[in-house]
Amino acid sequence: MKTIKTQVGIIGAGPSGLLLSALLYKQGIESVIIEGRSKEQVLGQVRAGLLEQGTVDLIRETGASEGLDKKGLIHEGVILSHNGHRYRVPLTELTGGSVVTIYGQQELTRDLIEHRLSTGATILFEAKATKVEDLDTKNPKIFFNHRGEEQIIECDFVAGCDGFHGISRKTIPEELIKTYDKKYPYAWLGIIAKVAPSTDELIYAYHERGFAMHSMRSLQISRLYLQVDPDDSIDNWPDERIWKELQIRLASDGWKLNESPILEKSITQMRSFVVEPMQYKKLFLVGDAAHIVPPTGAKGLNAAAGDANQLFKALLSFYKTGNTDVIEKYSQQCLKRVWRTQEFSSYMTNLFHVSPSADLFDKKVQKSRFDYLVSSEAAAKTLAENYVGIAADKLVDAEV
Ligand code: FAS
Ligand code: PHB
Repeated sequence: MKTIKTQVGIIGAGPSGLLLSALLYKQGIESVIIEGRSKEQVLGQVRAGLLEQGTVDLIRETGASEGLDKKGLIHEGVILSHNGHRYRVPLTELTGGSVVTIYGQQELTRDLIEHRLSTGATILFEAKATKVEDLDTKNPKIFFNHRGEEQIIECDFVAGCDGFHGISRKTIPEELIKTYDKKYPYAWLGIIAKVAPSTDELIYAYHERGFAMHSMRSLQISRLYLQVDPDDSIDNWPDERIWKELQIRLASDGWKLNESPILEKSITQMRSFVVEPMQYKKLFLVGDAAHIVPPTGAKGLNAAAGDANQLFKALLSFYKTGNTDVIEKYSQQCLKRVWRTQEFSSYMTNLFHVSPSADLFDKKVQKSRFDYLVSSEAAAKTLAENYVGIAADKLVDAEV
């Protein structure tokens, strides 16, 4: 069977796999990426769009930030709305200068793929990993099928960047892992529309008919979301009905939402999921392979980038010093940051969505949380600090 030898075998060409490969390349560490889908399929999927400063800095470190630097939209604030009453959170002011950047995951993935291919990387598309073995030997192996041909990658370490539905997490014996799983009683219907955004900053809106959000991809392309039932079908949502609902939920005095034909629409389920530990022998879980957040906190992509950076630092330390200390602490270091993003994403989700199981008391508490945000600079600062991203080294474990 054809065998490819490398230092780091990476399963998945999503943002975490590509970022890890680009960071390693800068330090002369080799990697090979296998991706189960075609390049067109990977680039065809609309996902996240908000980057924390830490993620932007990482992308710049790889040298693949030309598109981001040219087209990324920098935001210094975010708008919160409650039944049409709006309140701006001045992020940069409240965090001593931090910003968030709007740049589509699709564009970022394209930039990283082109960057890696132009720097001589091996990225095999339509190459589905089928099993991982010998993780406690000098040469772990990834078995994969590339367009019908069975092949093997022999490497020093395996990076499982294969998302929630990948094989990496399933490679770890069940008795050795703990999973934390919460499904939400609602989903997001997301659209891409070829119309100029009707706002300069993102709008998160609580409305008694359900959550709505106005984001964007550029000054010509809008990205908007609606809370829908988790088992609802996109067939029930013709464009007119989507715009009608967005107009109602995002309405505010003297403000108008621009409409246009919808280019893309899809429904995404909402889930909070974490697996512990995030490593098993020489296999490391990165990004959605280990944890999922509801997108209300805009943390999915940023958490994946944080993991890729942590693994990069661990592998760099090993290849530079032979020392495995940082490698052994990979999961522990990641999970501090991951649970912070889990708590914040759950907080934002419960704040802005209408829950079918909420009773009158819950609704009053939800409203009081919103009132407190509008009344207290301390509360707004807490939201701002989490929204722009808290550096991992700033997080301590209260029990240690
Ligand atoms: P990814 O899932 O991006 O990448 C994993 C890759 O591994 C995929 O390309 C997959 O094809 C490949 N793979 C899987 N199994 C394999 C195998 N056996 N062999 C080889 N390759 C394999 N976040 C937000 O902040 N805002 C959003 O609006 C938002 N929308 C989202 C919508 C959807 C439908 C999803 C699923 C996620 C969304 N997210 C959003 C979160 C998203 O941004 C993820 O956090 C981010 O893509 C995670 O990146 P990766 O960990 O690299 O995983
Ligand atoms: C997006 O632009 O797709 C986006 C932004 C912020 C979120 C979720 C999605 O919280």
